[in-house]
Amino acid sequence: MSKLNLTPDQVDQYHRDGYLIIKQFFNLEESKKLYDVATSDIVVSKNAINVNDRSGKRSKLSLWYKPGNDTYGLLTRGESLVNAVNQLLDGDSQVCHFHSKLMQKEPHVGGAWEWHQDYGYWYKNEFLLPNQMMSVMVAITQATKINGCLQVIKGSHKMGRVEHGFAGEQVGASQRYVDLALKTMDLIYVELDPGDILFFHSNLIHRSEANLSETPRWSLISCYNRASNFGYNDSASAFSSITPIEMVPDDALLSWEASGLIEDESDFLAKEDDIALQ
Ligand SMILES: O=C(O)CCC(=O)C(=O)O
Repeated sequence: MSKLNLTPDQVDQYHRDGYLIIKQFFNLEESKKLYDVATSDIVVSKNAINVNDRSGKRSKLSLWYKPGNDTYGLLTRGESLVNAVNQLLDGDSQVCHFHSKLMQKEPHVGGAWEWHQDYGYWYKNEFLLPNQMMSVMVAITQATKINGCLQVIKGSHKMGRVEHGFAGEQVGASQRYVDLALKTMDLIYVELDPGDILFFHSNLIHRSEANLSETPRWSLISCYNRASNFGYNDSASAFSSITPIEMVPDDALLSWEASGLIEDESDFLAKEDDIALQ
């Protein structure tokens, strides 16, 4: 049985604010499993890509396209999560998995992410419909102001896509438009506990600061799309972005035998060059 059906108020909140937080979507046992698997996953650490911020601090991320039968795949294909995404995205074709990434922001060295919209990048993949694309962040560790939690500009998804350009090694949104948005709309620090999730619209302007704390800040971000929203320049995902998700029951995360990423699926892992577009 599905553990969550979003209420009409929650759906309205997402459309109004561009994001929605659900506390304890994953229970303690589920988030402990995710933490244990992620932090000991050799395939993930071997394929982690370093991304520097402007001050030279470095974040690591591992990114893959096809959701498998590993722990992350079972989580992102979970019935309740996919149903919730289905309630929030515009359109009515099936929900697909574009990509997932394990974000690893280590104590003291974990760098910042510049202000951007995810669709600021995905537009380059020639997806035409941003309202049919979103990201879901799952907190693996606590995310706080001091360890560089996500910051969002509430309601900024309604601005549509703003210009993006290189900001050091990263791609960032036009500072002029970010400044104007910050004058007009509220800045929200999205502090999360392990197991909490954040749904956010592909045009929501967001960033995060460096991790200045003693503790790591890890999260899993899964990005979703509708099958009819073809990415005309999306060869990297090898059609994952338009392949309907094979859902699994919510309890698969704990009851199915699964560990980390599987070595022979590492073909689906992104390489350094792909990252600027994700
Ligand atoms: O994890 C973070 O701190 C930021 C990640 C982010 O902004 C993104 O992946 O779009």
